[in-house]
Amino acid sequence: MPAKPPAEDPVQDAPEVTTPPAAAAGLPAVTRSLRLAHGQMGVRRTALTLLRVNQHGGFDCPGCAWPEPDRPHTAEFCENGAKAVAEEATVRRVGPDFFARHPVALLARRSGYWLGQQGRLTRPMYLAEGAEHYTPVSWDSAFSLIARELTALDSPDRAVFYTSGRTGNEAAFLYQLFARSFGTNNLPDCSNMCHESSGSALTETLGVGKGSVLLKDLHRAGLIIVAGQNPGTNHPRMLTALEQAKAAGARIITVNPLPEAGLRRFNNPQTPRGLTGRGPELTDLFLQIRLGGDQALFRMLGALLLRAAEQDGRPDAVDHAFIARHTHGFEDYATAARATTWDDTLAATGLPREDIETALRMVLDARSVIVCWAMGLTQHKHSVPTIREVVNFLLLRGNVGRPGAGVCPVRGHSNVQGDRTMGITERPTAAFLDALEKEFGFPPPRRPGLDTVEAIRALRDGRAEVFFALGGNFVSAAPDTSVTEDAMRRARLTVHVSTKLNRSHVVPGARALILPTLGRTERDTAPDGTERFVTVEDSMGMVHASRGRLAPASPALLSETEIVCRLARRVLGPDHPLPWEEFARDYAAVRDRIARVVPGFENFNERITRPGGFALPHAPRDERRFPTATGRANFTAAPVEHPALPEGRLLLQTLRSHDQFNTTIYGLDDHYRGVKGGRRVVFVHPEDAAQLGLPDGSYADITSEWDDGRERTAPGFRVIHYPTARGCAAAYYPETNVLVPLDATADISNTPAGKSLVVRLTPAAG
Ligand SMILES: Nc1nc2c(c(=O)[nH]1)N[C@H]1C(S)=C(S)[C@@H](COP(=O)(O)OP(=O)(O)OC[C@H]3O[C@@H](n4cnc5c(=O)[nH]c(N)nc54)[C@H](O)[C@@H]3O)O[C@H]1N2
Ligand SMILES: Nc1nc2c(c(=O)[nH]1)N[C@H]1C(S)=C(S)[C@@H](COP(=O)(O)OP(=O)(O)OC[C@H]3O[C@@H](n4cnc5c(=O)[nH]c(N)nc54)[C@H](O)[C@@H]3O)O[C@H]1N2
Ligand code: SF4
Ligand SMILES: [Mo]
Repeated sequence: MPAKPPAEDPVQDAPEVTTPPAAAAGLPAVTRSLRLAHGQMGVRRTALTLLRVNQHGGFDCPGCAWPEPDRPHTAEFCENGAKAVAEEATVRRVGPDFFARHPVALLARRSGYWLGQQGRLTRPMYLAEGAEHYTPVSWDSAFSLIARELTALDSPDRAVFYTSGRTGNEAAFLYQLFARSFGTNNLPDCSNMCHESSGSALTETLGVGKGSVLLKDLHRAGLIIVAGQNPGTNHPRMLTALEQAKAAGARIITVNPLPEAGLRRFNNPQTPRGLTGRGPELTDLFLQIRLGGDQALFRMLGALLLRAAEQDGRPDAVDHAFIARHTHGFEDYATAARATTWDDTLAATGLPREDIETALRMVLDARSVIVCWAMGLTQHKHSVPTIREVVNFLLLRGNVGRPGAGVCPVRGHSNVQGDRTMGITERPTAAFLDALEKEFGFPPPRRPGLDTVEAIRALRDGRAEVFFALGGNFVSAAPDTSVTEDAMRRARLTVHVSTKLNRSHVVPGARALILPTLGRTERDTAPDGTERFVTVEDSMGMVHASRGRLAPASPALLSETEIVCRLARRVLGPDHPLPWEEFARDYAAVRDRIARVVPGFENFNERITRPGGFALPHAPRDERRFPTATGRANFTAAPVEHPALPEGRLLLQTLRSHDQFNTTIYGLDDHYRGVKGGRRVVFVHPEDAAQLGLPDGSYADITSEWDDGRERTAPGFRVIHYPTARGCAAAYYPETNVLVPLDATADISNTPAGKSLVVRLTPAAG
């Protein structure tokens, strides 16, 4: 039944539990993704579209940021890539008639799932002050409306320009150029909620806030540690890389409170054996750590390496030559590490001592080590020191800047890394602003702007009045849902450049605009009829082109680049000296400017035509050069922290199911965890559940505890007895974002700490 969205919300969220499969991917995964795709697109469009994903000359998968191999396989996409494509290439439409039938107040009572399933937005829509319905508006009027509100502000800092990570490089570069020409650095983005902690920790310690490995390094690694990441769901093709690494002799340690399916066993759907047989065991050692225990684990591994070198006759356990030549701060770190005790480590990690000793032996046996991580490391109060501790651990054995070794933060959105490279950040470096000033001849603002959490506070307190979003679903993705929604409703104007309907559209400011845009899969045609492409950067710093092939969802759509340029012209006025019309027409002209402003993009237009694109330079990876404050790789010696767990409480992490991409819900199943037909579930260890009097299948309300005197409760979650680490629970985001206090953020990075919330579970009426 293609093309028809569900008529009503599912009568109720009624999760059922089945036995999770022993292995990830394989034939069932392919069948599931094709079924979903057929439902959204029909059979012919599905086949045409999916064959173009991640191929040279095709479009970049709009899913995650995992890199593609040099020679793509003909089916170089995963189940979740197929879902992301189907979600965008759907033939369902949300046009003016839809908005005429549905008052905003009614849409605000629908689930995010239902809203997303309605289809693609087709026309610019305007919600006037006091109006009950969005009504169609011309592009010209839309830009005039925005310009009127923006130019009426007392200060450009009263506007906020948010970005989500799907925006291509060209649009992102122009968007920050526009915001800074307008006069503000208020450029928060989804990174603030995502890998900001990685960026903060890596910039300080290694001098570059990005990963230091390429795909070929994974294939060469002696040991790969995957900590705080669920690749089977969130970066499925990473399992292929891990499988290849294993075949080449690597060993794998998984660090996670949950036994995640893809890591235990993986059937590669691209090989005939993978379609039918049992895949190899990927994980050699599973460290079932307590939430927030990773800093303590990596500190202990460091301490044990020092002990091995200093007392156990293993001088090679530590690479003293590398340390002397390339690092700073070793003595302070070593002093702190030598003071580490087993009691503290075992309490923080919940791990058996033998497991940590086994891990140490694997580290000592490995010629090179890579540590991969994602949100399990970045979304805690002490995330920045945790990631610095990963760096300490790697530096000890010189595991940075040589083949098969390094840091591998695995990024989320397909171009989130590129958006940052293009200058989307509230804290640009002086060097970036200088380059901008030199190229464009205007003085960009030097005051730091607002990040995501600060932007919510500013909207809440009336210090920001216009909210503009280039993609994303801010109110659902951000913490403290009710606080964030109230803050958004206080804005004079909210504007969303979007492909699909989402919750942020129905929690409007006094006035609101929805500006529909082209997605990755769609043809982007210039006024002279030539087809244009955009560029993106993956998680490993590879830049390549992405060309949409499908007919646009509606003839009224503009590309993100055109939207930004037309907005800039209208706001900045006819006399503004930048050639916005040329930029809107000719993306190559934008790339020429990028080439002159952003290091590593020299000859951009020429190099982007190479199949597979090109790698951006990375000083630590390429030359063992560390552009930090000290000019060396920095050891750090922060005190070890871990979240306290009061009696009778649990630590809750908010995470993704297999059937969602962030706030976009594809369906109500979480296949690898054995959940079907519902999302309001909470995973609890059977013994913890028994102590709390919560039988499997009973219902509980979840209340988070935070010392601001405010009670935050998410009611009615089905309790699932599940083999998570003791004291730790898990439930899906965004349903649980109501529980994350706005002020509960990571030190330094200010990322919402949604992976270790202190909660109490109380039985609810089923
Ligand atoms: N299909 C799909 N793909 C996606 C996304 C999606 O929603 N759906 N989202 C994209 C985005 S934007 C991102 S950022 C990435 C997110 O990718 P992930 O980080 O894999 O996403 P989460 O679901 O948040 O999973 C966090 C993982 O870390 C573990 N974990 C939680 N806390 C801790 C801890 O304290 N220590 C350790 N060692 N482990 C911990 C959890 O058990 C879980 O396995 O995925 C990207 N890809
Ligand atoms: N509690 C909790 N909260 C979290 C997280 C968590 O783990 N726990 N994870 C955080 C993380 S890692 C992230 S990255 C954020 C995600 O935050 P966001 O990036 O803001 O959210 P998304 O759900 O990815 O945005 C989806 C919307 O983007 C729009 N869209 C899709 N494709 C395009 C496109 O090509 N162009 C444009 N203009 N719009 C498009 C669609 O309208 C869709 O509804 O959430 C964060 N929030
Ligand atoms: S691993 Fe990520 S980028 Fe690759 S096909 Fe899957 S969702 Fe797309
Ligand atoms: Mo993310």
